[in-house]
Amino acid sequence: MRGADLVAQGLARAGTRYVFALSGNHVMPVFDAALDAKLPIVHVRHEAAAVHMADAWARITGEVGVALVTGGPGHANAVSALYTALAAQSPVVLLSGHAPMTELGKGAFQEMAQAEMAAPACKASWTVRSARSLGEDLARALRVAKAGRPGPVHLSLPSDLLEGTADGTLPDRKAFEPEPHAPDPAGVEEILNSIRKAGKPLVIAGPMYASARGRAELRAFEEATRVPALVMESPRGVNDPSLGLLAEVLAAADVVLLAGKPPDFTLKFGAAFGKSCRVLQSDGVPAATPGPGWPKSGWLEEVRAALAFRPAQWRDLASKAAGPMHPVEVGREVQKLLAGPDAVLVADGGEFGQWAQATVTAPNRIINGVAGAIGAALPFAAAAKLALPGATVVAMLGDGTFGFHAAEVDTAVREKLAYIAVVGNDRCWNAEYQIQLRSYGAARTHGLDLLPTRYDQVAAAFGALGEQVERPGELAPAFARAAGAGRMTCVNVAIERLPAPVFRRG
Ligand SMILES: Cc1ncc(C[n+]2csc(CCOP(=O)(O)OP(=O)(O)O)c2C)c(N)n1
Ligand SMILES: [Mg+2]
Repeated sequence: MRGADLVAQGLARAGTRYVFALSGNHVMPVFDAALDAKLPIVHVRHEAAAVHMADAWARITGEVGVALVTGGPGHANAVSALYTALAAQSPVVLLSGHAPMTELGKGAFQEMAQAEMAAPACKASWTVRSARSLGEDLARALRVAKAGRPGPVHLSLPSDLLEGTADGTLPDRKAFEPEPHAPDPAGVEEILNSIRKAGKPLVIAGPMYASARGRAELRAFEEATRVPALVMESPRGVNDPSLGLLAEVLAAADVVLLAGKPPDFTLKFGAAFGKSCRVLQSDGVPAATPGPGWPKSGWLEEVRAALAFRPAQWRDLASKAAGPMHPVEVGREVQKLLAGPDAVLVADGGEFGQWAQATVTAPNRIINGVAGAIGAALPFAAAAKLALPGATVVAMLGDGTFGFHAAEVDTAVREKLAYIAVVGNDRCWNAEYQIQLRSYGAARTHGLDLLPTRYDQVAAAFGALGEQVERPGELAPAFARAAGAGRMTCVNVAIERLPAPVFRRG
């Protein structure tokens, strides 16, 4: 066996179903070894897309998402996407080829301090030093990615170790999974007691609870205790429009448990809570059993109503007869598509992404998350469709955002991943344009206009179905054609340039 065979067979043993990859000299032995290990490879058009696909795969399935890229610049291209997975608490392993051990320090082809470069965006990041340890290094990478608060792990694989004979062996399947972690019973009891004594307790879970599984766990906790439990996963924090009047709820709570949720900028470093609020922290949501002692007031209903708050005028909001449509009208029509039990909403990019999150709900939702990095929507949607082939997957993204990974339309067409991308086209990097308007005034806006590009035609050139929509009435027929197309569809929608919604009562 070569080192590369250990890697491919190790991944297969760990239960890896797909590797998201972009080829390159250093990793060609792994591509070769993947044949014998029967490990399917999805080849993308940019290394960051491979990591974004691994990230979305992990968020939907709960399995570790694996990306494979080449050394040096290929690795560097992948690194920014690790930051999105880190902030989303998503278990990803990035395997990067690396200059051979025998040439290090001599100026080898694409030699770079790869582990150091990835470290700030990872839970752990290191270079394998011997073929003998390859199997154990790989198992540790997968274990660490999934353990505790999940997140990305990077492993650099020197090409001579991949090509050379590996005298090491593969660890058992168990070694690829983290040990179950039992929380400290006294700590759990203290937390539950504080919550029981509270008048307005609240559990705020970190982004790892944003999956359908995580949300089901939170619902079970709510049902057992009648204590409201919500997820915060947006960089807009207390102004996340998908959480309605969250700011009011946070200010009113008297005991808050942050479960895997850091008290960071999204919570105004704690200033989002009332002065006398007691804040507790844990890595996860404790198991709770129903019984007497839990609050019986209407606080749970009060919180649910506040989070569900949306302006009444949105219900029958209609745009003017001429001119581009309001994003609420797009959301209303997309919502009708997402009725199925597996349906997936991907929301990304600027103000349109915020309108999408405010107006559309789905059993599975993947957003760019606390990292606030735009651009991942197309790879996210492709991976979601791969994970849930029977589900309707809709990505809503801005026109600027579409450009980051436009070539991933090709990946979707090649891999027959029939999702729908809805591009909110306001011919502008609107989120930043709105900052210019607010901070510097209308006379000092500059640099943020985009062309009225036909992204439907861009997608069609890659072999997708393209639909152009100018009026609200054209949305439903376009979506119906998309549903029957059996291939990826890009719906380019002319929308109004509006600031994202921020809710205040009255
Ligand atoms: C990787 C990255 N680069 C830049 C930004 C800053 N940024 C946030 S939103 C935005 C504009 C997005 O434009 P578009 O996708 O057209 O959405 P719109 O705001 O117009 O609805 C920019 C440039 C970011 N968040 N992430
Ligand atoms: Mg835009």
